Amino acid sequence: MKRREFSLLALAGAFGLPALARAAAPVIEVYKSEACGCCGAWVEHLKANGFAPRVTNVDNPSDYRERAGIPNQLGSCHTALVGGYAIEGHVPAAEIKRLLAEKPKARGLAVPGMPLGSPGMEGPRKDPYDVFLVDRSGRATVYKHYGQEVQAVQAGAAADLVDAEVKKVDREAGKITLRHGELKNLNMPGMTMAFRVREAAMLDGVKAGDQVKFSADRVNGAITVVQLQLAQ
Ligand SMILES: [Cu+2]
Repeated sequence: MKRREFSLLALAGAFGLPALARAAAPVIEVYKSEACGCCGAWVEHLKANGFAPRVTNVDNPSDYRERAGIPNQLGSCHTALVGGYAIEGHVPAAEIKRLLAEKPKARGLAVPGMPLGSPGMEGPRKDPYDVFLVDRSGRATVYKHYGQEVQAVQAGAAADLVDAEVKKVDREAGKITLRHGELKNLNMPGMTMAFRVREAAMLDGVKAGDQVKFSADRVNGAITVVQLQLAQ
């Protein structure tokens, strides 16, 4: 018998199998302010999903976010550390498990702000939101989208035009890459991202380097530019 097997069996013998199961729960360090109710609710969500949270109340949770290299615009109310990754905000336990299983080269995950309907932010409605993967250069990409399409479309109806710089136009694919400001209706911080356009004709007269105003929304599940105009 190998030594590792022996020690596990010895543990099981000494404490019974439930102790073994508890020992397997990943420890996650959570830094939050004492008064934060939704942070506590998120911690309960972690416990209910097999994590072992170790909570520290601190004056400035954002210090921990900064130390972990999660950009300011992705900030939320608490920062956690697990398996060498930072977890910013109300990230669902399922995505943390996926992160720990897939082990991408990244700083961690973030749900910016405090979207209603995310774990710990249960409320009167469920807003759509994205879980972002933050790579080692601090760049964010969508890791998983949560939310209801119908509500996203309703939010999009009132979407304001957002400033952006055109980085690339791909007429054949019907795509445009924009460095854009915050898209409030999609809960997306400013970033550089390739979007589909609703109609290929929208790309006529637009080229890399142009300053534009646009709005985007979910169309058949894909984030799509629905309005695009040159900034004057
Ligand atoms: Cu919160």
